[in-house]
Amino acid sequence: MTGSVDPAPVPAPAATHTPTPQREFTTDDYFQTQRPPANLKEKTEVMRAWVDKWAGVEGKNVVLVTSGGTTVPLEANTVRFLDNFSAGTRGATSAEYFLERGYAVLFLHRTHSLRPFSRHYSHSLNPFLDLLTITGDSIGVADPQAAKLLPILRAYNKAQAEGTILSVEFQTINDYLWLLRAATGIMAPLERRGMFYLAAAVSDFFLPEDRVAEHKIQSTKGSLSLEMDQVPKVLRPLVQEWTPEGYIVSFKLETDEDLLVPKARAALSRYGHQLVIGNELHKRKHEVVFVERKLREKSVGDDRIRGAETPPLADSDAEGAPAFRRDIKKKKEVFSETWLHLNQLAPNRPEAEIEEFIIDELLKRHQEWIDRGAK
Ligand code: 9Z3
Repeated sequence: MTGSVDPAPVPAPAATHTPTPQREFTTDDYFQTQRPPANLKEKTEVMRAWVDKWAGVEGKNVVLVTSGGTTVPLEANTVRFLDNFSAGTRGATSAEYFLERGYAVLFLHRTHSLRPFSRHYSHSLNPFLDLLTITGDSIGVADPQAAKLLPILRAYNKAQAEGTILSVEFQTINDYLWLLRAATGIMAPLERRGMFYLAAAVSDFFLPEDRVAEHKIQSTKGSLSLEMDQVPKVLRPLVQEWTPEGYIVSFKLETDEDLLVPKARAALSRYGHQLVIGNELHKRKHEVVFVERKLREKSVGDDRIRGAETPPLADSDAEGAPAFRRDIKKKKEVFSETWLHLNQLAPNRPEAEIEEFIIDELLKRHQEWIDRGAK
């Protein structure tokens, strides 16, 4: 998490890191002590109705895409908050490709972060008003902009007309965690048709509500020190309890490239999900690595790998995914890495986006996951 606190009038807090958090929150502790956002019930009902609709359509796959950064408010009447860099490009772009390939998309995104389709006309990069021309009393879009806009508008109108995308907003890390838990539980009945694409930049630290100042912190009181607690690792219950059959893809962001693969592997070992996509901050638009796990039977004593090449899970699901996941500890882990380099995948297409290739790779793996479940 990159912290950016409004620098004036409060002096910037020293970037100290307290190795032992005051209190360690398990996921259960977290949800028992931190209040849900005010509109959680309404949002849950809207999500449930939408997911139920698509669950009833045979063969329709549904993906939960999380997108954008999460804030940590310093005051209950929030003037300042910690934030991170994420604009929501990965999530918004990926959502478009999922829709194009026939998925229904539950788009859980940070308020004001980029949205599918409208992202092409962000106010800073490509202001919409600059595209418009006036002829008499009519407004138009001239070429070459019109030619670019047409397929985007068509795809947008199609998704709107068919209801294949539902957008739900969060702002704080607390909103995000509550919504993620609700959305995951709602999607669980989809079993293997549900995919989870967790691209939101999740804050690692938060301020429990009993330590959040009620009113604006006053600079007259001197320097500001913050002691934050670790956000509970919700990926564990998400994988093991909330949606044991879902196809789960998490993202690992690092600024030290050497940490990417080891941290991605550690996450797979710890949580037992299917795939971690690693990305380095500055190269994230051109280069990602898919890290997956294969399992070898320790007792077999040969090199036979149990399970398909990708995704690296059981060849037989007689024991079921949750049991399989619980079984991981008994087996020796072997990992595979697949790098995607945009310049190699689309050498002659300067406007190509890496998400197109990420989604194509994912769709193959998700289909294999579904097929193995049906055996
Ligand atoms: C990512 O790594 C996303 O790809 C980015 C996308 C945030 C880099 P942008 O929105 O950036 O396109 O500007 N997300 C990180 C997800 C995350 O926070 N993962 C946690 C971690 O790395 C745990 S699941 O520890």
